[in-house]
Amino acid sequence: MSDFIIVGGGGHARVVHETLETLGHRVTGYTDFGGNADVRAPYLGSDAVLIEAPLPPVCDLALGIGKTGTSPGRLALMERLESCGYRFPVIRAKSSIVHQEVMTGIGTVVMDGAIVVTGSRLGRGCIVNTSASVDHDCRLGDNVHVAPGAVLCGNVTVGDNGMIGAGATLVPGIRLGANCVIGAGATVVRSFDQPGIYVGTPARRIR
Ligand code: JB2
Repeated sequence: MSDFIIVGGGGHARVVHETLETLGHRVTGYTDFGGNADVRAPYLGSDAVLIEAPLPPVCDLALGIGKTGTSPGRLALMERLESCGYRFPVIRAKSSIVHQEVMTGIGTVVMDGAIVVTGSRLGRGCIVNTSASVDHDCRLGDNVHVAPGAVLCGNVTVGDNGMIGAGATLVPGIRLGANCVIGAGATVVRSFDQPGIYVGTPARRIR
């Protein structure tokens, strides 16, 4: 059991909070630009309280800022806080399944009901959200969000900052370059290199 401070105080932070408590950890507070009455933990102030803390860090941190687009800033913030000496342990929800032969970068969270299958490698600061499925030998870069219910079949690659919308399906062997956003419910049947937003079945680039 560890003590955690959550960075961020929105919807994702509340999910991370619940996940940590279910695992038996204690959440001692959260940072944000302002307090949020919906978060059960104490509001500690902005991230300055962590960055300017005069004492060596005594808590681990959890990245509670979520993402719906490419959002590279959340990874930059995590790296800044790491450079202050904080650790961002991998968080695996109690009801998630992560096979043994999976490598997971720091600050990555695997939420309730999600499954990550053998041979897969997940980068830093990823979110494998509720009931998402990452099948065998997938490669996720840094700061990738696989939204609830999305399905990555075997051998799929998602580049850095990727966003896979809720319920989307990526068929086996698909490769996405960095900064690709896949809309909710899309079916991706061919690989895409170019950054952009891809929607529909079969998925096509719209921006
Ligand atoms: O630099 C920051 C910072 N930037 C934004 N430091 C800190 N400590 N907090 C920051 N935030 C805070 O993150 C915002 O002030 C806000 O309170 C919170 C973002 O909350 P929101 O509810 O808008 O989104 P979210 O990031 O928690 O969740 C998104 O991503 C999840 C994965 C949502 O779209 C969710 O629906 C989604 N499940």
